[in-house]
Amino acid sequence: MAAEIERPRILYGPAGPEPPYPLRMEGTVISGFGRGSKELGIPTANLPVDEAATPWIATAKSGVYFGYASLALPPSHPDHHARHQGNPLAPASAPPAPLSSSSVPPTAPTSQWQIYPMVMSIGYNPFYKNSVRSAEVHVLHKFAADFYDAPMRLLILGFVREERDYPSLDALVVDINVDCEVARQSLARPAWTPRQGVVDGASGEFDGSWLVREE
Ligand code: ADP
Ligand code: RBF
Ligand code: MG
Repeated sequence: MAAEIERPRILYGPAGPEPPYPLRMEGTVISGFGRGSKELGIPTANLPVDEAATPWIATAKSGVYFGYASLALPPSHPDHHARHQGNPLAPASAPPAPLSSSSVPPTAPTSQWQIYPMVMSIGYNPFYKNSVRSAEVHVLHKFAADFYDAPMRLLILGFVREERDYPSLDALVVDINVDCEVARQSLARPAWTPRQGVVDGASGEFDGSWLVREE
């Protein structure tokens, strides 16, 4: 397994996502296989694999991908608009609020949608030998509560690796934690960071407006 842990932490060049990325996907968070991913520290928000809504998925290579997820959490969720309510985890040097919330009357709605970095798996989970293809997203954020039934959008920006079988659950978890690190580091570059809407206040040059648009 050591060789796997030594794979590169930064994928693709600094200029930003390359065709065919970004790939879009959206859906409502559903229950997954209930295998206790949460207990392993890697909860995954499962989305329906709907080839009518997401035509590219039929021919997409199975494997691990990285990019951004956006969520429209209900007002009752503890992480709802955490940034606007003074999230204690937000850096003190967070950039000023976008124009839309500073130059218009205070009653104007800010986007319902918040953006988070993510890493995901599309495929059959060879370790579990699933017979149906699943899409599951591990959001790189610590949430105070679950968000089943929430609408989620994805912009997938790159491919990390093929899915593998593992000699043990531990080995699978170690590899997924490397995937998380690869996603974090690859997305931290300016051309890979959305201009606005990222939950921790990060701001870059990437056009992530599809993730936060109002319907
Ligand atoms: P399931 O088998 O139902 O998918 P999981 O153990 O994979 O169960 O947990 C997934 C659920 O955990 C998600 O649907 C979501 O509501 C919640 N959750 C909490 N934190 C996260 C996170 N960081 N990433 C993904 N899902 C999370
Ligand atoms: N399952 C596999 O069988 N093989 C894999 O290579 C694999 N890679 C994954 C990578 C990521 C980033 C994520 C979020 C999941 C992956 N899975 C993989 C799915 C995993 O088996 C599933 O989330 C389980 O529920 C974890 O217990
Ligand atoms: Mg899951």
